[in-house]
Amino acid sequence: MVWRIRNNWSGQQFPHAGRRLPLVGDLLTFQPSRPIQSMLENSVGLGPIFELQAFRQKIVFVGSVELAAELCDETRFGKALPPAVEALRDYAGDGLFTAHSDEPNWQLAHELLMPAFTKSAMASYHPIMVETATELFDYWRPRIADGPVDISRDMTKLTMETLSRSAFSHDFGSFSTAKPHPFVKAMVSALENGRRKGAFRAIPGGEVLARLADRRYAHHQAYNDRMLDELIAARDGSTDQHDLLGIMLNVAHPETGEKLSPVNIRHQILTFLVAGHETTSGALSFALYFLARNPQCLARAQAETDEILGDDPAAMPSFEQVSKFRYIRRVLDESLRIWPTVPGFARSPRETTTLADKYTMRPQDYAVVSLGLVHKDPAVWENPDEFDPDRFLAVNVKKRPAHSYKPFGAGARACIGRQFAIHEAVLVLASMLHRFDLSGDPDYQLDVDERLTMLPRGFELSLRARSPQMAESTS
Ligand code: MNH
Repeated sequence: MVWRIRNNWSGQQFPHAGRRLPLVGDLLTFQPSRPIQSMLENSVGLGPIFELQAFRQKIVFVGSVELAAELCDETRFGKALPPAVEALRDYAGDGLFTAHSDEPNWQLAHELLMPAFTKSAMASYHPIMVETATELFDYWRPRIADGPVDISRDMTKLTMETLSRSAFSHDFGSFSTAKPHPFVKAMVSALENGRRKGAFRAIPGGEVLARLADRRYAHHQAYNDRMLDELIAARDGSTDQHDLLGIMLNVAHPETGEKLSPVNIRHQILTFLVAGHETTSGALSFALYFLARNPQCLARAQAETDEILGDDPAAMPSFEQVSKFRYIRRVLDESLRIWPTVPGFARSPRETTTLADKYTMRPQDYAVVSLGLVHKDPAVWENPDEFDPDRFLAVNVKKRPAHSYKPFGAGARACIGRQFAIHEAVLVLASMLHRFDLSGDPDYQLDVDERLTMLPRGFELSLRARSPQMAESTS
């Protein structure tokens, strides 16, 4: 058998952690259940660029702001699809996240969908977000006296509901039924399969295992596909554009008149559900974790909600009010700095180039911008482990070099759902902090679960309803 390392950077070597073994490479230096966190831990002292090799895969990571800025230069580099993302194509096809930049459907979908994701477009999702958050609070109300609530679990229900209602007006009943909806279960299983396949394909002969795994999981994918195809077909002929599905079915390209095909629309819906729900729920959960840990920050955030929302603890923000929560927004930004829920993104050069004045990088090579490292680069971030939302005051942001902070990726392929995520997260944090006082278990040790994204595991908060008088006394 020919032993060839993929993505081998023309044989160039980079620093790596620990002792490297034949065949398995650096596999033993990291824990399979928490690969990203072990990579971060093992990277200490390796410098701004290093590699991790396992079986036939070699992954080069970049951890400094300086090199991240180089890779974010759109004139020289663009998005790459590393094997883990490539494996998702079986599920989400040429949807926006998994499409190659030169696939015609990427450009078309990007142009057709950008208007649906602008800041002003959030006005149409705002009522859905308010309604879903209110359902969560109503779901909590009779339960909070019985004990703490599992934050990551409930935030994931919330973001899933918000997205499915905004994308295709579907209610999964997350707050009215005990069991997760079969669609959600099927989606989670199919994604789990994608991750497994990505790993199998790194092993020689692993393609066979990947195909076997596909056969075992095919029914999950088939279930998701069928349900969405039926939904899409049922809207045939409707001109209603109140949700993303309606927009995708009806909007044609202003110049070419082209529309998205039904199969591509299915890929986009799956993409929004996958890309949008855990990422946002993780961001919300980490923000709540940091607030519970930092009572002064929590007090400032609640003072802000009292100032903007007034005495009624049940008040929900209007669309215009959401952008007024400047402190809560900084809390969110700072949480995504310390725990970026999408831990990195991959970049390749458009033409053969030199990276860091030193390494030849060809279009078939890719490097991963590790946000967990870039967001803590001591050359840019003082006391990087300390939670301090005021780092995101405009005067402080201006002092930092460009590309110091990239939780939503870079360039043309950056997150299309950024405004959606920020609007939802600020709205939910503000209304929740206004309505409840919260406290965490002081003995809880942050445990981060690595799924498709990063999420606190087993993180619970005790909630108590705030009274109108409390709102008055703090304002
Ligand atoms: Mn989102 C791309 C992070 C919320 C839909 N998203 C990306 C990328 C990052 C990212 C990083 C770029 C990945 C890459 O370069 O390979 N996204 C986030 C984070 C949150 C988030 C941290 C929440 C917090 N994303 C959302 C939401 C949606 C969404 C909400 C949908 C409603 N994201 C996408 C899509 C892409 C993307 C679609 C791909 C865009 C493209 O390539 O055209």
